[in-house]
Amino acid sequence: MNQNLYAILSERFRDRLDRPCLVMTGRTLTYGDVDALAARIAGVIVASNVKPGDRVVVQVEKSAEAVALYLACLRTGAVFIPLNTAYTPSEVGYFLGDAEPALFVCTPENRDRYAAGTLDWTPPTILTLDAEGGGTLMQHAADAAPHESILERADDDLAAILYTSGTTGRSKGAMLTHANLSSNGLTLVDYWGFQPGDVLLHALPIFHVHGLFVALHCAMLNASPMLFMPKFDVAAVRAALPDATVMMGVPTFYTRLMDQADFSADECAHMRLFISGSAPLTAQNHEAFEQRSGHRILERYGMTEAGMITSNPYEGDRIAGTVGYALPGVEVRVCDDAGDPVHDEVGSIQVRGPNVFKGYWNMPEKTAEEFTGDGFFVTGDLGTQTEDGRVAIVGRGKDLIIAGGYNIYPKEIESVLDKLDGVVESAVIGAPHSDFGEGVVAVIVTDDGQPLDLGPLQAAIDADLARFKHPRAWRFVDTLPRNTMGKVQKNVLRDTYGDAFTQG
Ligand code: MLC
Ligand code: AMP
Repeated sequence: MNQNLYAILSERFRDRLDRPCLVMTGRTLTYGDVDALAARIAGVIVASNVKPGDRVVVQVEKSAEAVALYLACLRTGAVFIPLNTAYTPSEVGYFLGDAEPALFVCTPENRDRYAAGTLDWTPPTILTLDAEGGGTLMQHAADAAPHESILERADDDLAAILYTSGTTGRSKGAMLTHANLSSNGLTLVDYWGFQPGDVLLHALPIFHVHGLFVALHCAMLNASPMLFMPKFDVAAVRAALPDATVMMGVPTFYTRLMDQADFSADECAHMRLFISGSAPLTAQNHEAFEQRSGHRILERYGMTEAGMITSNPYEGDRIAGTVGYALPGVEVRVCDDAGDPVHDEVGSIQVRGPNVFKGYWNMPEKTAEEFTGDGFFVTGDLGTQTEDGRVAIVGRGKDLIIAGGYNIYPKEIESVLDKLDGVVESAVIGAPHSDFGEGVVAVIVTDDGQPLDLGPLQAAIDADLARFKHPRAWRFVDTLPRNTMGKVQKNVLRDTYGDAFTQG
């Protein structure tokens, strides 16, 4: 049987081609339309000499055509590599150099910036796609012969590579196979009780696991319509809630809804399920959302390398502050420092199963380091697990900030800051932030501990770092706290500057 993820998805909507798939303002594409669009784009991919296993790097705004481009890659066996639209040319340059794609699709504006020689590595073919579905990709697609067939793929053939930053500051490409993605999608659509009549409110970006795989695959496997929004806009989301039954979001979606004084249970009456993940949802927000909306959020836990790992039950207790149980077919354990599984004490969360990635692109040593001898992936998250298997995340072993569901690695920012004039050294930490959960604070050591002019500092990091990674609070000191081994004590910094975004 063909293990191509697109074969599995299309099998589920093949008899329902006239049903709405992507519902946007003023435009609806049925499942048949999306399938046909994907076939036309697949024709362009094949005509561009992209072979099965070749990489296709994509940095475009969210649109129906962007979805079809993803599906077209699956269809032809190309490996899809989505990039955050906020990445700067220097960040994109790294990904292109590492992935060496046969095709790069970017926005027309970036095409001009990148053509100006900002990239270290130039892909053989560069096509463009804008937010309205225009650009050279679609011009070619209008003329291309549709490529209807779905390439035969085996379980462990690559479907996608998603870059995830690392504690060393260098991004790693997590290689995800067709079976990683299909096994996870098929499990979730059952586990979360997807049913006829479901309509998914889709306001997430489509360059991460959450919006691209979890949301899209669940909807497509159920042949459900998606209310497909370009981004999370609280007014648009509220207006759409009465037409939806399921929403997937990061905690910021829920806090932004609750910031609306008149947000109430009435507009959620039609909803069946609110799901949260990608970042911790505080127990306080969990309870507050239930009071306001009448719905108990279902929190689940996942990561780029493993898709969805645990989930609170659909039927059963959704306990605030916990992420529930290992999904069916997935093994999760919490181990102590000696590597032995423990219960009810904090340890390292580890996962094994068909959802777990194949390894990091071009980094076999790094891959080996992150797996145990018996094949569990070490997530880098710290948590507890009860005897009956319920997991709670209590912290991170990795130095990572999660802001609004985006992962930000302090090391990457420190490496940029440390090179700047007047900066002796830097330490970057996350501090509680009412909107994003965590915000980035830069603690900068200067010769005399006196503040530097922020203008030049900001300008200097603009070229290297996407704006969501920029520090939003700056503190200047003459020295950093260190332990006896000379390591910077970030916990001390977090205690000292923890109120950076919450003070008066
Ligand atoms: C935007 N900004 C952010 C930010 N998003 N800053 C920190 N963290 C973020 N997440 C900054 C921009 O740079 C800009 O700064 C300003 O905020 C406004 O930008 P915007 O584009 O208007 O922001 P907004 O639309 O409000 O977006 C916020 C958001 C969005 C929370 C809705 O970030 C979002 O959709 N997040 C979801 C991320 C996600 O899907 N994560 C899943 C990862 S998968 P300036 O300076 O230019 O004004 C994963 C696995 C799993 O983790 O378990 O799911
Ligand atoms: P990413 O690498 O972007 O896939 O981010 C994955 C990380 O997000 C995980 O390793 C966790 O640290 C975090 N994460 C995902 N879901 C949750 C959750 N429900 N609660 C707390 N942290 C989460």
